[in-house]
Parts: sequence; structure tokens; C-alpha cells
Amino acid sequence: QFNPNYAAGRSTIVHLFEWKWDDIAAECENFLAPKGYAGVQVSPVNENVVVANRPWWERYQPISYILTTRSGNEAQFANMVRRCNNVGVRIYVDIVFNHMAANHNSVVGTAGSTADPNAKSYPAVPYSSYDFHATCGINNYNDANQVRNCELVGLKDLDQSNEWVRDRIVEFMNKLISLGVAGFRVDAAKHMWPADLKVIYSRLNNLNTAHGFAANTRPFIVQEVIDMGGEAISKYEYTDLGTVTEFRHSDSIGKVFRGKDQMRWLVNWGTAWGFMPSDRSLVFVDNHDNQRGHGAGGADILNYKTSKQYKMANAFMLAHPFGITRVMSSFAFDNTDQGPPTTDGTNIRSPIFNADDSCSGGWVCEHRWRQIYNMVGFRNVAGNTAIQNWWDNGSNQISFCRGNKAFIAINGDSYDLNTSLQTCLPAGTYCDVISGSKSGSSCTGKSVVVGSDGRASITIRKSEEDGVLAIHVESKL
Ligand code: AAO
Repeated sequence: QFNPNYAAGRSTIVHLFEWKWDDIAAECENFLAPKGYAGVQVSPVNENVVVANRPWWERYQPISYILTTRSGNEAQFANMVRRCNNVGVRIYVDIVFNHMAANHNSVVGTAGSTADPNAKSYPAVPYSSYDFHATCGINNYNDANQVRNCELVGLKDLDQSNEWVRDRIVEFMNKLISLGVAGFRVDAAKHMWPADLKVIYSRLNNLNTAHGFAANTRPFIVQEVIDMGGEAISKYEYTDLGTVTEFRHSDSIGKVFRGKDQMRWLVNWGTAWGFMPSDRSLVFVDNHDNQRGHGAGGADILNYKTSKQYKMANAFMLAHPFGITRVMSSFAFDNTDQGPPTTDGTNIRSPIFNADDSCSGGWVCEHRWRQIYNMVGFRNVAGNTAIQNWWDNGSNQISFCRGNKAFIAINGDSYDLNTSLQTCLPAGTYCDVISGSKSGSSCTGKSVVVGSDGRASITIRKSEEDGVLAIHVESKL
């Protein structure tokens, strides 16, 4: 439950937020596998309530466990999982079982099912009022009973101690396992009792060997628990059950790369910053909530709109060995409710791919930014090597090596970085994978000459598009 079940040599999950299954299948084959991505977190897969103007968050309001959403139907989902597994890219499902849909004027789901949330009746599962906690709202996060037994923003709160409810959830998750998924992101885990989650997880089947998983492989579990400190519920109540989202990582990395905290302090990045142990922490710069002001972290969170700092923060996260890394891939938004781009107000529009690999048609595709996907490659090359030869200038210029495999330098100061640094790499000429890529025997970006002593003259001007330089053994020219 702690192991993400990656294919050998890979290391990073991308959240393809609101993508359609057919588009993800093609993306696995055409881009993610070649660039070394390990897996995809997909948006919720089961039927949700249709909300007027189609906000993105309607998908967090389940009507049934029928696998039909705006991303596609069951056949399309199954086809995607098979095609992605075939090229070594794993699928993780964002799974919503804390609650069912809240009340709306008209309640119809994406598969056509009806429900009566006021009466706590969801016949397409079926759930009835016996399956839910009594009606009350969450307004005090210092009261653990309230957080777990009352309704989050009016969403009808399922009682996971009820055997009927447990069976429906386990049946749903085991169906996804049979279709070949590698694990789950458990939505709103903080709002459920750890003891109930333990029972549910223990009843999950092993992963499907027909999809290339070894016998007796447990599904990967990452639980969404927001714990910034100061509330009744602790993230450590969940770390024995599976991994947990580390929101402090998102908050802290945002503060550092916004210049509210000096980069030299990154020297002890990890548990010293209040993070959970590395093998329990799912780390990210932003997620689908806090990139738009929902969830936790507030104004310090970086997103694609602050692109230079955003790329620098992602580069640091991916270069650093701490945590299980997840990259966000967004659609462009102006307001916090806005849903994904559509062709007609209803059907999700597929991303358009430009000659330089970037996306258009309303999609941002941060995972296709060279500075990000090349750092996913860097992390794969670095493997399980440790940090060595940390250097900083006493303020916001830093560098470090990952064993003798890879080297990164970052300039967050408002003046040039221009000095000789230890890269720990064998002598030779290397291509900087931030300003360009290695192409055959040449480099489309800056080249770095490493001497026989491992040192190189490193320059990152304040005026450069990116404040990062990164080289590794596979970028040797
Ligand atoms: C929508 C509408 C509502 C409407 C509802 C029902 O927006 O107005 O009442 O439908 O019709 C998503 C959207 C919601 C949406 C919902 C259902 O974000 O806006 O409601 O779908 O469609 C809490 C939960 C956490 C949750 C987060 C958003 O603990 O689990 O809120 N995230 C997940 C998903 C999310 C989804 C749901 C759950 C529901 O990722 O996309 O909601 O399935 C504190 C607490 C946190 C709490 C936040 C926000 O955080 O600690 O636990 O998160 O408050 O309420 C500082 C503190 C930090 C604090 C934060 C905010 O940063 O350090 O601890 O401030 O105060």
C-alpha cells in the first residue's frame, strides 16, 4: 500500500486533471512513456451529479459507481488502463467514497441515474438513509468527531462503519483493480475514521497480474489529508494505512520560491520542515484544489500562472530525493469554479498539441513543458542516489549533486550566478536540460564543460527565462 508499483527506472506521477480516457491512452503512448513518467492520477471515474455550467468540482459529487463521466465510459476506461500499462505507465484513480452528492435543484448523474440527496437516496448504488451519518455540518476543524461524522460542504456523509457501505466501496475499488489500476488517491480521507479505512483497504484484492503486476502486489494508496498543524486531526493517524498528501511541502515550496524564505534553508528539506517520512509523503507544488484557492495553502501556492517560479519549484522538487513526486497538469482558468474546456458547453475538448510539444485549446499541460519533463528524466537518472556536495551562496543560489549521476544549480537571487561548482560528474561536455535538450550529439540549450576534477563554470543570469541549470550522465554530449 506504500509502494506506487512503478515500472523499473521511473519515478513521477502526473495528474491529468479532467482529461478524457481516450486522450490519456494516447498520451501514455506518445508522450508519457517516452519521457519517463511513471503514472497518471486520473479524475474521478464514477458517475457524478451534473451541475449547471459544469464546474470541475461536480466530479466530487457521486451519484453511483457506474463508470460513466465526461471523461468517458467503462470501455474507454478499460482500454486506457490497458494501453497505459502496456507502455509501463500506471493509472491511479481519484476515488470519492467519503460522501455522495449534495442537494441540487435537479439531480441527474452523468450516466443518467437519478437520486434524492435530501432523502439520502441514491438508487443506482443503492444507498438509502440508513447508510449515512445524521445530518450536521462541518464548521469546527478542532472537533474530530464533527470532521468525520458531519457533512463537508453539504455532501451527504456516508457511514463507513456500515457493512453495506463497506461492501459497495470495496466492490467498486476491486472492480477498478480488476481493470488494471495500480492504486488510488482517497479523496477526503481526513473526513473518515482510520479504523474504517483500514478495514476497507484490507479487503482490496491484489493487483491484476494480467496487467503486468507481480503476484501479491498491493494497490498503492495515497490519502488526501490536509494537516498544516493546529487542528484535531493529524496526518500521522493515516501513515500506517498508506501514504498521505504532504500539503506542508506544497505550502513551504511556494513560500521559498516566492522569495519569502531563503533557498539556503533548503539544505535540510524533508522531515526537518515538518514533513512526514519520505516514503509516506506524496509531494507536489500545487494540486487541483490549492492551485485555484480551494483546500489549503492560500496565496503562497505557486501555479502555472507564475511560470518562472513554478518551473523552479518543480525542478527543485524533482531533483531532490524527498517524497513520492506528483506533477500537476491543468486547464487554464480565470475563476475558481470554471470547468475544463468544452466543444459545446458540455463535452470536454481534447487538448491540441503544438509543434514544440506544448498544448493549446484551453489546456496548459505543465507536464509537457521541457523544464518539467526533462526534470522527470533527471529524477529517473538520479535514481536512489543521495544528495552530496551541497553549495549555497548564503542566500538564494544553491547547487547539489545526486551521487555521480546528476547535478542541479538554482539562482533565486536578483543577480547573476557565475561561479565554479563541483558537479560530481565525469569529465566531459554536458547539455543543460532546462535551457534545451540533448538532440543527437548536440544540445539545443547551454552546454557545460566539466573538468577532470568534476568542477565546471556555471552561469545562470538573472535575465534568463529559467533560474535553473541541470545536467546528468545521460545529457553528456
Ligand atoms: C461545491 C461547492 C460548495 C457546495 C458543494 C455542495 O463549492 O459551495 O456546498 O459543492 O454542492 C471540491 C470543491 C468544493 C466542492 C466539492 C463538491 O473543492 O468546492 O463543493 O468538490 O463538488 C477540505 C477537505 C478536503 C477537500 C477540501 C477542498 O478537508 O478533503 O476541503 N479536498 C477534496 C478534494 C476537493 C473536493 C472534495 C474534497 C470533496 O480535493 O476537490 O471538493 O469531494 C482547512 C482544513 C481542510 C479543508 C480546508 C477547506 O484548511 O484543514 O481540511 O479542506 O480548510 O475547507 C489554511 C490552513 C488549512 C485550512 C486552509 C483553509 O491553509 O492551514 O488547514 O487554510 O481554511
